[in-house]
Amino acid sequence: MTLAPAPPDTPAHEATRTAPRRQTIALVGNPNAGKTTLFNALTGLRAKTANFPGTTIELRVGALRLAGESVRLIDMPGLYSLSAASSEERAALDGLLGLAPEHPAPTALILLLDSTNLERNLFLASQVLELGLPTVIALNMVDLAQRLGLRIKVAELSRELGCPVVPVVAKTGRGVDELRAELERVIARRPDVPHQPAAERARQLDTQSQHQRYDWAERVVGRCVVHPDRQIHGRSEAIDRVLTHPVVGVVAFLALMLGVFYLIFSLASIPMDLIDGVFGWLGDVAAGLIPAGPLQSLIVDGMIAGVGGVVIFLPQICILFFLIALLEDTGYLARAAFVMDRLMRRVGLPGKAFVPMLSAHACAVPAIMATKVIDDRRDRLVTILVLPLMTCSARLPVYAMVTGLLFPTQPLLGAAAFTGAYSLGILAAISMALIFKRTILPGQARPLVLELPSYKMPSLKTAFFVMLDRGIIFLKKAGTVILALSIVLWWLANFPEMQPGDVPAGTAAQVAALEAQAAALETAGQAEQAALAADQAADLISQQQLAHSFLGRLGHLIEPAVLPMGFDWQLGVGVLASFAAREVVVSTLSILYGLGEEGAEGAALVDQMRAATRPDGSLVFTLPVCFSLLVFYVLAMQCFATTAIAAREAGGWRWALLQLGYMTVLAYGAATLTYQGLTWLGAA
Ligand SMILES: Nc1nc2c(ncn2[C@@H]2O[C@H](COP(=O)(O)OP(=O)(O)OP(=O)(O)O)[C@@H](O)[C@H]2O)c(=O)[nH]1
Ligand SMILES: [Mg+2]
Repeated sequence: MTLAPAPPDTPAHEATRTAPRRQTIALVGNPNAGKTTLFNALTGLRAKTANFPGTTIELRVGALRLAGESVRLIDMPGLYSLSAASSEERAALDGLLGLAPEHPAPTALILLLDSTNLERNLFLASQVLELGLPTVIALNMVDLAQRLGLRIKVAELSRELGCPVVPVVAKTGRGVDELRAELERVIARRPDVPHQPAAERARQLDTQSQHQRYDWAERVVGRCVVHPDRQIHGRSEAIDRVLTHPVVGVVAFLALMLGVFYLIFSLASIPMDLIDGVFGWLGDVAAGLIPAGPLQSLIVDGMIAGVGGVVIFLPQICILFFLIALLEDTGYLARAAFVMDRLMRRVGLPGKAFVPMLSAHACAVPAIMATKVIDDRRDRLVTILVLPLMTCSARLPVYAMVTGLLFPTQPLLGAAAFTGAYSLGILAAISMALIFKRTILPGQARPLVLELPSYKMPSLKTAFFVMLDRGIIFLKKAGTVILALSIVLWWLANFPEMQPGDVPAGTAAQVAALEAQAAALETAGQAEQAALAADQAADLISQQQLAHSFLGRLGHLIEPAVLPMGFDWQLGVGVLASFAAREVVVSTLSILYGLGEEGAEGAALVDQMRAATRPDGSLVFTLPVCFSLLVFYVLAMQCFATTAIAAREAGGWRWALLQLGYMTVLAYGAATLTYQGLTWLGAA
């Protein structure tokens, strides 16, 4: 490695000599080598990691204490070489060379090498080392290397590369202290002569041909690594042949998702009952403390019922994210991406859309921001437009409510309905992408170039923290947006108050008859029958009150519009209210059916809903209605946050409005078709 002539002095270099500048260490390495995991281990932060190349797409800064000094540590996207191709590679390169506007140039490097992929990693190493920055090599994943039967001669490698090499296991923190010590040593040895800016050196890199670099990497590996065990490699290749098969791979993906949902259903019921119990108890306590009246109703029927109706789905959300995080860590998702890329490209979506599409299953907002990695503007627009069709976690409470109505005691059928809903979202996204590509945003999509990472044991700790983060986000939303909307909805459902004169004569007569019947039964000693009749009377009154309220009037106004989907006016109100945020439909229905069905006091929401009847006595939630409701919520765009982000990232409100419009029309049409079709088929 040649030393270049000293650079011309600039004011910046003068400053360097007089005052020691704050050290900045950048983490450089191949994609998926474990940079972010090491970054988290060194800084104590919790940046997103996954067993998938391309997880990090932006620079991220953390603080690190080294020898009593606070040092900046920058995590970067992965690089295969210093000739950057994609936008996230460019970001990493700029960060490394000190060209990123918001970040200072690194004064030292941690070059992370994946020890199970040393030869390929050394290609980048040969270029990075020529930049001449003080460098410590972290030889990561030595645990995996050991399992693969690889033995790496660390001292030999250090001699070949001309810098310290520290074996580490970033995931468990093994070797991280030694790495710190080595960093302290390297930093203490500040170069006396200001070195040439890395950017200038990078420009001189191409003197060595690629071939020479590959040859060098091969030679170094030949000298420093001893016998890889072929058998284990053979096994994971055999697994990959199955999992990336065009047909079997898709089936395996579906089966896996079915398994995940089945687990969610079977594991969540106990904590869900517990939460239900807690909110029931809270309601009872509040009802005991506060005298009956509007305030009691606000707190018990409005706030506690509204928030409780949503929070009950917390266990399902936690379990889902826990399982997905585990899955992400195994390396399976890269196989799924490979299988899906073929499908996606056929409809014109770029392979790079897979990761945003996957993360849209948590929330469309970060997913839309993650579309930055898609370089072609039209491809990016198409991806943004269809992303919210993926099932985000806000839809989960709605799915869970409907499947609970449909299949209360059959978890397998419930899981199948869930898988169906998820698949419908994906299918709709693919179809809409196809339509957009054929009409307003034509163009050819580029294939995904993706290496398949090696399989790894997932980390329970990582999964736990992912679950914690998602759970907290969900609870925060329940405690703020959902609570506020619950209060508004309660008020709309209770005011204006009904005066005796407002009750229609027919209903008044019915109520009077029921009350008389109750009194007669009471005197005859049939207490149970009497209570039933009294409940019916109370039901009639509260239903009247609801119909009389603002919400009731609004509901009746829009009822003709939702009728084709099989919805009654309460559901119509739920749908309308949930255009701000989808989960609101659950709290709306908790409030509406909770108020309207006094007799079912204390029963869980789904039980109350299952028993709900129309004025003619027929059940509200028949099979066609449930499926229509499910289809509507799979396809509808009901999230202000997403609309705002889509407008920003797509570069204009017209795109966000197009998205809102097409999704609403799609949801309405598909739900109507579902309801009418199932009714026609005679499903009850
Ligand atoms: N077995 C093992 N797994 C590790 C180790 N370090 C990281 N991993 C796993 O490797 C995967 C990739 O880790 P990340 O930290 O996301 O990798 P990255 O280099 O930041 O990846 P990009 O951001 O995509 O460039 C994750 O599943 C980690 O849990 C290690 O030392 N041993
Ligand atoms: Mg990363």
